[in-house]
Amino acid sequence: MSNEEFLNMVKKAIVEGNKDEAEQLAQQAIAERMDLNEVIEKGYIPGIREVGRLWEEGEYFLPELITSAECMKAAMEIMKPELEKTHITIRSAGKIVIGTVEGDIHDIGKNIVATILSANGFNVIDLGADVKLDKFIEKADEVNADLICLSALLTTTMTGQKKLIERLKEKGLYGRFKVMVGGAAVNQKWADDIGADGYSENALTAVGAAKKLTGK
Ligand code: B12
Repeated sequence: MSNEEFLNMVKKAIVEGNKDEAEQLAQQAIAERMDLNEVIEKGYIPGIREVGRLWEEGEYFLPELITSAECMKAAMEIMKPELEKTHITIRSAGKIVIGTVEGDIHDIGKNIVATILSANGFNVIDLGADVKLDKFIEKADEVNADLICLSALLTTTMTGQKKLIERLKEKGLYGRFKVMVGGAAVNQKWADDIGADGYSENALTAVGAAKKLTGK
C-alpha cells in the first residue's frame, strides 16, 4: 500500500466515524515507523475537516460530528506516547501553558498542538478546554511559564484571547509571558490586532513559532 493510500484510509476512517479502524491505523502507523506528524496533518486532520464540511452542507448532523471527533481523539491517544517518546532526549526547559478559552469545548486541534509541542521538547501544561481566563494566568504565574497558548474555534470565544491579553495588561503581567493564539476562528491579523506575540496556523508551524518566542 502506498503512503497516499494509507493516508486516504485514515481520512476515510474519520469521515465514516469508524473508531476501530481509526485506532488500528494509528497502531499500524506506529508499528511501521511512519512519520506520525505527517499521518496526523495529512490523514487525521483532513478527515475531521471533511466532517466539518459535510456538517456545513447539512449532510452530517451533530451525532456524526461527535462520533468522528471521538475517533480522532482515540487515535491521538494512541499516538501521543509515541510522539512524546521520540523527542524525550531533547526536552528543553521551555514551559508552555495551553488550553481552549472559556465557553469553547473544541479541543481536538489544541490537543494536537499540545502533543506536538511536547514531542518537540517543550514542557507543556495542558489545562484542557473551556478554561477560565484567570486560570491561564494563575497557572502561568505558578509554573513561571514562558508562553501561554490559547485556542479558540468559535467567533464568539475568540474574544477570550483578546480579554486575556487585556487582563495581563491590567495585572502588569503583559510581556512577562508571551502569548500565542490559534484555532480555526483566528488568523495573523487578529493576533496582531489584539497584541498577541504569535499566531500559528497549524501544529507543525506552532513548534517553530514557540521556539522563536521562547528563545528555547
Ligand atoms: C469537531 C467539531 C466539533 C466537536 C468538538 C469535539 C472536540 N472535543 O473538540 C463538537 C461536536 C463537540 C462541536 C461542538 C460545537 N461546534 Co464545532 N466543529 C467541529 C469541527 C467539525 C472540527 C473542529 C476540529 O476539530 N478541527 C480539526 C482540528 C485539528 O483543527 P483546528 O481545531 O482548527 O486546529 C488546528 C489549527 O487551528 C491549529 N490550532 C488550534 N488551536 C491552536 C492553538 C494555538 C495556540 C495554535 C498556535 C494553533 C492552534 O492547530 C491545529 C492543528 O493543526 C469544526 C469545523 C471546522 N471547519 O473547523 C466545527 C466548528 C468549529 N463548530 C462550530 C460550532 C458552531 C459548534 C457548536 C456551537 C455547535 C452547536 N450548535 O452546538 C458547538 C460548540 C460548543 C462550545 N461551546 O464549544 C462552528 C464554529 C462557527 C464559528 N465561526 O464560530 C464550526 C466552524 C462549524 C461550522 N462551520 O459551523 N464541534
